[in-house]
Amino acid sequence: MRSSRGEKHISGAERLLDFAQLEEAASGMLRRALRHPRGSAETISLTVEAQNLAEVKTKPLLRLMTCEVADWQQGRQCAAELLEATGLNPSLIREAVSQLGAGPSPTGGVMRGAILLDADTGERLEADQSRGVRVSRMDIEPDAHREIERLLSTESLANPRVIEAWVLASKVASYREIIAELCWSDDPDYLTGYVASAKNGYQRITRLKESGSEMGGRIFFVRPAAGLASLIDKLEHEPLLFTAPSGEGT
Ligand code: WAQ
Ligand code: MG
Repeated sequence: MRSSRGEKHISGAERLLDFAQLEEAASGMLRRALRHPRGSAETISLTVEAQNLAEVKTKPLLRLMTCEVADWQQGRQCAAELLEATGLNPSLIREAVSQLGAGPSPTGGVMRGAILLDADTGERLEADQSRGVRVSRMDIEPDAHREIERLLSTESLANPRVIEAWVLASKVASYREIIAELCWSDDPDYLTGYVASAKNGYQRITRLKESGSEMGGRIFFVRPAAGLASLIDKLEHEPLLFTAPSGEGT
C-alpha cells in the first residue's frame, strides 16, 4: 500500500500473507492510511500480487536491542557510533545523517523509499531520488507470530510498527551487499529509529529526531559488487518470511 496527498508521501506498508488474511490486512492498511499523523491520504494505491509459495524462503530475524538516549542529538551521535562499528567511514556517516535530517528527496522532502548509498564513493545509486528503493514482499512466518509477540511484549514493543520495521531491516540485512541501514520515521509523533546490520543486529535508538518533525527516511549503505540491478530486484521482489531470532534472548 502507498498513500499520498498531492505531491506529499503519507505512508506505505508491505505484507506477505496467506490469501485467507488478505481482506483483513487490506482494510487495516486502508484504515491506517486514512487516519495518519502525516495527514489524511487523498490517493491510496493497493497492489496485490500472488507469490509462488515454493519460492518463499524463511530466515531468522536480526537480534533486537534498544539504546536509550536523552535527546535526538545524543541519538544521532549514538547512530554514528553504531554505524562506525560496522566499518563505515566516519565522514560518509556524517554526510548521510545530515542528508536524512535535511530531507533526502530532490525537493527537500521525504522519499517514498530508501537511499542506496555506495559505501566506498558516497554516491547515491537509486535511479529515482524521490522514490528510492522500496523493500517489499516480507513478513513474519505465521507460525512464529506468537513467539515474536511474546519476545516483544516483555519490552512493550509488540505493535505493528516495531514488527514491520524489524522485518524490513532483517530482510535488508540478509543481503551480503548491504553493510548497514540507518532509519528514522517520517511520522511527526514517532521519534525512535535504528541502525541495523547483519553484523550487529537491529539496534533501536529511542530518539533520533525532534518531536513534530516530518523529516525521516532510510539509507542502505551498500557495496554492490555483484551488480546493482540484481540487489535492487531482490530488495523489491524476493519473498522472505521471518522467524524469531536465533540464539540467546532477543
Ligand atoms: N522500503 C524502503 N524504504 C521505506 C519503506 C520500504 N518498504 N517504507 C518506508 N521507507 C522509508 C521512506 O523514506 C519513509 O519516509 C521512511 O522510510 C520512514 O518510514 O523499533 O515507522 O514507515 O521502534 O515512517 C523505526 C523504529 C520506525 C521502529 C520506522 O518508518 C521501532 C518507521 P516509516
Ligand atoms: Mg511514516
